[in-house]
This record gives sequence, C-alpha cells and structure tokens, in this order.
Amino acid sequence: MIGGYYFITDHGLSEKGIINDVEEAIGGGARVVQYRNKSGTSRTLYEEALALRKFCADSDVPFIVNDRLDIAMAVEADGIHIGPKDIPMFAIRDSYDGIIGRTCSTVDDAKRYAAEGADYLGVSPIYSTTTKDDAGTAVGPGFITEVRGSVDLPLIAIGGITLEDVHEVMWAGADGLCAISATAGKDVRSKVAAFAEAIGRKKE
Ligand code: TZP
Ligand code: MG
Repeated sequence: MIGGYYFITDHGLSEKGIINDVEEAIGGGARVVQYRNKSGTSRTLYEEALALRKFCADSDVPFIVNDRLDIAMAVEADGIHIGPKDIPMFAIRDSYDGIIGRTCSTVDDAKRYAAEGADYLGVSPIYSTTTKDDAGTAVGPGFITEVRGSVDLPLIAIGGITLEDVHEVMWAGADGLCAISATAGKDVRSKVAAFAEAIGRKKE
C-alpha cells in the first residue's frame, strides 16, 4: 500500500548523494522511495536504481522509478511513476504488472487514470513550487478532497509542502505526501522523521 512519507530523490538538492539520502530517508521513516533523475546517462540511472532497489527491498520499502520503464524493468523495481509527458499508460498497462503511479492536476484526469488502472495518484502541485519547472499552477489542498471523493485510490500530495502544511494536507484526504525541498540537503533523516511523525499524528 502506497502511503505515509513518500521520498523522491533530487540530485540537484542533495548534499551527500542520493544513495545516502535514501538511506537516511528510510531511517527517518519514509514508506515509499521514488528514484527521479532527469539528467543522468542510462548507465548511471541503471546503477543508481539497482543500488537503491536492493536497499529498499532489504528495508521492505516499495521502490518506484520515475518515468523510465526500461530502468524500472531492468532493476525489477516495484513500480513506475508516469507524468503527463511520459509514456502513456495504455502502452504499458497490459504488459507491466508493477505498481503504476500517475500525476494528476484535475478531477477528470484522476477519474481517467483510475479507470485506466493506475494504482495510486500523485496530486500536484498542492502549493506553488520551484523544484519542478513545469509543475503548473497550485491546485490547493481542496483539490485533494475533491479527488478523494471521486476515486478510490491512494493519494500522494506533492508540491510546495512544508512541515506546517502536513496537518492541512492529510486532513484534506491524502494518504501520504512528498516534500522534496523541505527534506533535501543536510540531515535528511531528521527532516523526514519530522514529516513522518506529523503524518502519523493524523492517523491517531
Ligand atoms: N512533481 C510535482 S511537484 C514536484 C514534483 C516532482 C516537485 C515537488 O518539490 P517540492 O520541493 O516539494 O515543492
Ligand atoms: Mg515524469
């Protein structure tokens, strides 16, 4: 089940390297790891993904690859996350039996992705963000509630989320969330731990 703190790698914001970041994130309580690398060579992607996949499997944390089906299949990742500009889901749903996550910014898209067989949805961007150039206009936490009422899939909120926003985002109906810049840089472990603890408080 996809939920809780969802960690996404970011080479640009990393201080100690993404392998270290993932180890710290899992130590801090991340419940899902997504490998996202928009600029590396295929060889680098393969090698990094393979290392992360082994580490996540040993930690019993689902390992998802962003965008690259070839890399996801080569390292036997648990799943793939695809956005609007990535390979279309109809092209892979019948042949790929891993987890498929999709990013949505409208309720119509959420319904369509659910009908097409997505396993979870990224709802994005909740607040404005500069971490992803083409993230689009903020949809606000109310969008999570709208999607929650329209589809029966795990929802991961992303985009501009800080620790102060966790309460609002979780009560809006998210099953988990990702905060890239707010957990990147120094001391990933304690930053992720603070998010994981705040998410856990919702469940009490
Ligand atoms: N997808 C939608 S928004 C986003 C991604 C990868 C960036 C989120 O980064 P931040 O720093 O949490 O706003
Ligand atoms: Mg993408």
